[in-house]
Amino acid sequence: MEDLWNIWLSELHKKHTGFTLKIKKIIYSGQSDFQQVDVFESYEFGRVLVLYGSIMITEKDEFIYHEMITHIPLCVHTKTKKVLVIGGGDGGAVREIVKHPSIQKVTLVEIDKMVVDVCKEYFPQVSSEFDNPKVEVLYADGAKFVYHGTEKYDLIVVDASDPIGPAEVLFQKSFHEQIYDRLNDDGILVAQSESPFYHQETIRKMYKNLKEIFPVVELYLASIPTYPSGLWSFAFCSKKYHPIRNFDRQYFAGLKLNTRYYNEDVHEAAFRLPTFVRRLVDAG
Ligand code: SPD
Repeated sequence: MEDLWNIWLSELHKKHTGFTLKIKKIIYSGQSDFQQVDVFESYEFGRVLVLYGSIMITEKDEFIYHEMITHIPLCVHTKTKKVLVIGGGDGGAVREIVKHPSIQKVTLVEIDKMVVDVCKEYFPQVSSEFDNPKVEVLYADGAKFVYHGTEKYDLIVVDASDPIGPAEVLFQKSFHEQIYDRLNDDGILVAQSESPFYHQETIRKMYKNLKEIFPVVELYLASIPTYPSGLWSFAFCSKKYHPIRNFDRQYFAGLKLNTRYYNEDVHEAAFRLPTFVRRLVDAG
């Protein structure tokens, strides 16, 4: 049967290169007000969420991205109480954040309700904490929410899709300036910042802007098989804390979390950069 059903999902990363997955079944296909939303069952990576033709999560490797975008800042600012997540409608970041005992409230602002609904239905292990009483889900434009609000946060996580379409604004300097104003004096911003291999112009520009806003700006890396090039970057931006000097190893050990990618050594190693990546950050 596998050989007769010969459907492949191919995501182009550049004009002449990409990533391809053999598909077992098409589970869901819909068009929201913002984008095409698809869910596939793949042979190798389990269920796959695809937005506008781009892979967002797979069951097999989503843990890497979600552990790294959350535990890195939370093991530095270990007294974090209030968190804002922009995007992240699959729920993976929220699932990791609520594992930290100091957390009192997580507000998730997702522009596309269809993403949340589809993930609740088809990715129950990822969206598992949406009903947690500490979690509030709002359907709104994240940039407008940050611009119009007044509440301050200890941590803001920008769990965006790629800088095209509705998420483009989440990579702009004016948005990061607003984020700065919405953080407490010891607050941290962590944002996904694309692939250092394929999206070099995005990274150069983004880090140049971030360094003009935040006193501490560091790029860190994770290896994510289903994302373009497999090498992914995150921006750690902070008003006070340094990601290595203020990293609390004992705090993480005491949590006894069952993480599969993140650990004390990975925390420190993630900030040690290959030369071509270091040059992208230093360029600005
Ligand atoms: N090209 C893939 C970029 C995906 C970044 N966001 C993923 C969202 C997972 N919560």
